[in-house]
Amino acid sequence: MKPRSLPQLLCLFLGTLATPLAALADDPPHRPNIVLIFSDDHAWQAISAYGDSRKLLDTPNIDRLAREGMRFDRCLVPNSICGPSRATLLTGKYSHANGFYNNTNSKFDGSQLTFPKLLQKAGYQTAIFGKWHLVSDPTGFDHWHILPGQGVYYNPPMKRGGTGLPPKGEIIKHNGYTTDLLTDLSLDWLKQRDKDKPFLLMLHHKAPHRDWEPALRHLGHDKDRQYPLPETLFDDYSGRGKAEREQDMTIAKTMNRVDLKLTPPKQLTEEQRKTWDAYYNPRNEAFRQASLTGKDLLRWKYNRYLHDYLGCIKAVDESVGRVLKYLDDAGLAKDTLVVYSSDQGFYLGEHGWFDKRWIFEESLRTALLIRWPGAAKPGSVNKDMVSNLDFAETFLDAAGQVIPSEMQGRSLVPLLKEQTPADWRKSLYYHYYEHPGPHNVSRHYGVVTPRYKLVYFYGPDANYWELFDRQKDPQELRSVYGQSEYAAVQKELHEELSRLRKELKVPDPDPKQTEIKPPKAKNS
Ligand SMILES: [Ca+2]
Repeated sequence: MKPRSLPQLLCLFLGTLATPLAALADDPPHRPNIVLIFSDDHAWQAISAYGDSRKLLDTPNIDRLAREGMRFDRCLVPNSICGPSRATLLTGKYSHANGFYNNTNSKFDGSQLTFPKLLQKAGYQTAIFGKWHLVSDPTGFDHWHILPGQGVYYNPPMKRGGTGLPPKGEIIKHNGYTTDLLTDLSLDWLKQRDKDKPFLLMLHHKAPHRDWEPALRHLGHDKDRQYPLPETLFDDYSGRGKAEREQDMTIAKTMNRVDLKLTPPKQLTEEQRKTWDAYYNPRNEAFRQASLTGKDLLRWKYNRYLHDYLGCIKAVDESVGRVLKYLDDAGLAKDTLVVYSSDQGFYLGEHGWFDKRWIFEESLRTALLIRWPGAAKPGSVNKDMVSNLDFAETFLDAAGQVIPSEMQGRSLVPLLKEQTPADWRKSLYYHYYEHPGPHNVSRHYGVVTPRYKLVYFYGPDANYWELFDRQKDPQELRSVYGQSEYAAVQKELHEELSRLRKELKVPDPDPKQTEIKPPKAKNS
């Protein structure tokens, strides 16, 4: 080879250097689109990808996210109730840090930092459709179209706002089934978006929240199935304390006539009502004739509850299918991070309950499925303790944005790549505040580790500790607090709880703004 002069070598070197730099400069930073499909009260037991032994329902479209992405088996919420969970989702913070403690008297301070605001600032188009439940109007969205309060299942009035709309929004009346309408609105927005910019779409279903009213096409979906009973349906709460015994959330006693469809919903049109009655009336008549009592009556209520609850989920699953199909058809699937989750877990008869609120497993844990081609391996499973505290940080990280230090969770992006950091959390702080309140669940806080839970119930009516060993007692039926063989574990957990409360700056006592007058609302 002919020897080269120094200037020639220099040119060659600069040339090789220039090529990748130029390529980098020409490529826009990779910013995936983000779709969050977030349902309300969707128990992980009712997602077939999670493999509940009762095999309650097939959810092929939600399962597709598990098949093509990552399933998280231990996603925990720090306050298991609708509004607070949504405030945590937006802010990446605990209730005491974002100021939204409960559904009864909290109002979200929309001036605080949220991930949609940061993504909007970074050039994302942002929109939210469906359940909001934070009292103040949404901020950080180019377009929002929300259900007021809890919203209704049929023919819902909604409120929309954002760019080009009145500053305080406007009320729009819709005809149809809410889950379908929210999907239509979301897809319409996607079709009309600016295709040169990345987008954040938050599709927040009302379903399957109480009163569990399915789409008319799904009435009878289970062909009058008698569902397998959870082992703890007839729980007598022995082995636990006053809060567990005195709650008001049992299928046996708390469910009312509207819940059980012995009284039809008010919002149906005459035509819709005919279809509704054709399904429920003969079954309700047979129920009246049977004059059931005791365990037979409870079993009837349990089956009716599951027919309705799971019927609602069928429409949610179809919604997920429609969104995924749109992403496929529009060629967007490869560049879009899709998340399915719910604001908390839910009881489907375990401990005789419906509803949520407790630090116990069914309500503490929520579904989390993430598909992000190129990052998460198809069919992968993660068992680390993650939380909806981490969602805001994850979205910002995925979009290449700086995560504000005030956020209290951590990005899940390394976990998606199966590279869990060595210092990933080994414990999680939990705190529920809504008492006095619907369902009479005492205030409590505690620490959760992969094996144990230490919890303190407090307030005017409760003042006691419990300790659960999930390895020996997976259904959390027997507190071992104070037992000598757990003395060392108990001491460690107390120390960890104190450390977390200090690190997270949890106010003690609870701030004045958490004070609640006895509730008027029936459902929350
Ligand atoms: Ca909820």
